[in-house]
Amino acid sequence: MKIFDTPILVTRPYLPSLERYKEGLAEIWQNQWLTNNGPVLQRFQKRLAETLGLPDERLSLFVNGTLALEIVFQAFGLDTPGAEVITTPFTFVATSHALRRVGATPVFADVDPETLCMTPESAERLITERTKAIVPVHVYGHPCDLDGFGRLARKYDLRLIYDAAHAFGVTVDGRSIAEYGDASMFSFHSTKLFHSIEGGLLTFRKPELRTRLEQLKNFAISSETTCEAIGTNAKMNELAALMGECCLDVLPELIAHRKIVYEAYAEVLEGNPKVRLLPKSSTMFGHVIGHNYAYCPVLFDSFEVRERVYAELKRANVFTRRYFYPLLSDFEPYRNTHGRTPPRARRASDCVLTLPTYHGLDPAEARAVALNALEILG
Ligand code: T4K
Repeated sequence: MKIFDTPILVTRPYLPSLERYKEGLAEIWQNQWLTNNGPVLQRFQKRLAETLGLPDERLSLFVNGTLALEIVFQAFGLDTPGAEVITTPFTFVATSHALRRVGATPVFADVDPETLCMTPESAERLITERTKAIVPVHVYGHPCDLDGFGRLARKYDLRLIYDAAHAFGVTVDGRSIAEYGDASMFSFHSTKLFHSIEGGLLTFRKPELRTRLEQLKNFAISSETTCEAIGTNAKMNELAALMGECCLDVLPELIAHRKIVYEAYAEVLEGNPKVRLLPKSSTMFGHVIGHNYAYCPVLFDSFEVRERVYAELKRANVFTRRYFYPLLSDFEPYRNTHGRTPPRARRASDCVLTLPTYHGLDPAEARAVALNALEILG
């Protein structure tokens, strides 16, 4: 087994050249404007709109993805007492935490064994008169069944809000995945393919929503003398927006490198019956998908095997992650809040491992990590 001299982490943030960032800092110093809808943020937002092919009025930037979720849930009235929201337990805790923090009750549906995303069929079985919204997650950037969820939301007149934290840069039939649902949240955390140190982006179908979102993230103050609701402080600052701009300069390169790493893993792992690298199919649910290769998840046959590979790779100085284990519904705040644990989500959580992938990762290192995994499997 290859023991790496320096730790191979599951991810590392992309860092632009210091010169590029310093140029931007000089502009910020000149502006003497650090936060509260500053000029760098406004330019970043315009560039994002162009990248996504959306009008400016359908975008809003936030300090992080979690607060972006909380605010869009509030804006859509999910803070109404008794509101239930159907979502997946196979996700990062932030998805459900944001629901609970606005007072909604998450109800956990099951996932598709191929994409590990929640399915519309499983969600439909849980709809009651208390259901107000559906919150599917594009897990690892794999698109959910977008048409299926669209039909479900229309049939029951529910809000459809995608947690697209992992899906920045994903396209569907050549257009951004942001086009789907009532709203989508993209996380710009440093561990993401694309980042602004910390950050979050909401995209939404109706431009009218923008004013409300902008107010809610600024204490719900609408003028010097008016405050109409209970808002919070969730504004992105200028230094974060600058990092976002620097990353946007190289978005195609970031995706291209992740694809090379994914292909290096595929080269070694594909065809081995003991491990399954989740495929990046070019067509999903009848749509042509442009993947962002944000994560490299693999599935093993059992919990025991996954745990062994995870522990032994650590001994080789390779720090994979069990995204997402434990299953969210097993965490203390969510225990006993719903009935049966969705079995396919349970299996995914028990058997999954996300392999290292980031901009500086040499594909030869990825191949060596994969060969180590095969050696552990025996
Ligand atoms: N919805 C979903 C589906 C999400 O996955 C997330 C976030 C959200 C919502 C919420 O979005 P945000 O509010 O975060 O914008 C990380 C991230 O903190 C979190 O953003 C992300 N999902 C989640 C999947 O992963 P941890 O606890 O695993 O991060 P940590 O600190 O262990 O770092 C991971 C690896 O990256 C480590 O090996 C260290 C390395 N690292 C990390 C940072 C921050 C670096 O090398 N440099 C760094 O600066 O949660």
